[in-house]
Amino acid sequence: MRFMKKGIGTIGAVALLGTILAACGGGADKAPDNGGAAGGDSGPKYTFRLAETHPGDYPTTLGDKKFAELVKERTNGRIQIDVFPSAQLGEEKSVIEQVQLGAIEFTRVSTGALAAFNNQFGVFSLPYIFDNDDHLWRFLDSNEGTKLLDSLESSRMKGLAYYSSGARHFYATKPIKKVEDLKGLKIRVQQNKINMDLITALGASPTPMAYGEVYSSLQTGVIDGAENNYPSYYSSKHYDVAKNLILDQHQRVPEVLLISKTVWDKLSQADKDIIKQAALDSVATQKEEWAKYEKKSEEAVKAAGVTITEVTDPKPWQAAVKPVIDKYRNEYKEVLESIEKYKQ
Ligand code: BDP
Repeated sequence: MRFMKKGIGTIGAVALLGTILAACGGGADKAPDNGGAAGGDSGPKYTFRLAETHPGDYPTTLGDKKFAELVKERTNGRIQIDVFPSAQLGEEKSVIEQVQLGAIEFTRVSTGALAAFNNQFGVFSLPYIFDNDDHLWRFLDSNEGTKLLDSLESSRMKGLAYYSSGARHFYATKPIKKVEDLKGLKIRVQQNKINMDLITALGASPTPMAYGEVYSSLQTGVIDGAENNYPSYYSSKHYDVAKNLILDQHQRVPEVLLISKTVWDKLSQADKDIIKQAALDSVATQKEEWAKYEKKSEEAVKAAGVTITEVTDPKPWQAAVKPVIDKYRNEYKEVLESIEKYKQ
């Protein structure tokens, strides 16, 4: 309070900033000697939390850990980011809400979950808009992909980098050999409105629910099926209870590593640069781990006796979900045109 009377000096202002950040869940326990402007090992000391839904050995978690390690290294331990895997800090929807408030500083989430908070991210839930992962990454790495990531600022978050998530496929407790077999099934979806329309277009009934509830819902018959990529199908053990997988590749829904905008705005420019660069530098590790884990999970579910149906002709699938594209074509006109441009 003594500072207040005299007016807040540099040290006072930074100490106050630290207190604000500490109230947001981060800790500032060392008064900086240069006003926090230089980054590196000089500036406020922080301990932040990063929420991750997947277990410790999952490729996104390994990406998060690489990110945290790079930030720590480049600030000589001044900024520490503790990764909390396995949804310890909550399911994605509630984590995003807390990140918006600044109560959790960082998270890695699916763009499928982000769509409910920022409409522009809904584009990734549109079916069959990318030919393959290379097409997706050409878009993500483009100016338009970066612009989309930056649009998160309007939703009180700051997107740092995209991570890989492959293609999503349907799986069920009942046999699915062709698109018609989905008719009448109750299918869990990531909580956004495009997914609801997608499942309805397939003649099935959509059940939005948190990822962590899917296993028991499959087991007890609350739902008949769900959809995800190989790594999630495997690591969540959904393959234990829903033993029919069809490789329809209906969506490619990338992941995002992000920071609360409330927290971001209080960091020095030098710290922002370190954090942003470390996020981008962690992408290579996440992609490498993704490729390994995707292979490993495919082999593991095969070995577990899952019935896997290949889709040799995607046309009947694309035709069935065309009403979804028709419904959203105008709303996503501009971004769909960019995506089209990166086809080859
Ligand atoms: C996985 C994503 C995870 C989502 C989950 C889901 O990595 O972030 O929570 O799908 O379906 O692929 O909700």
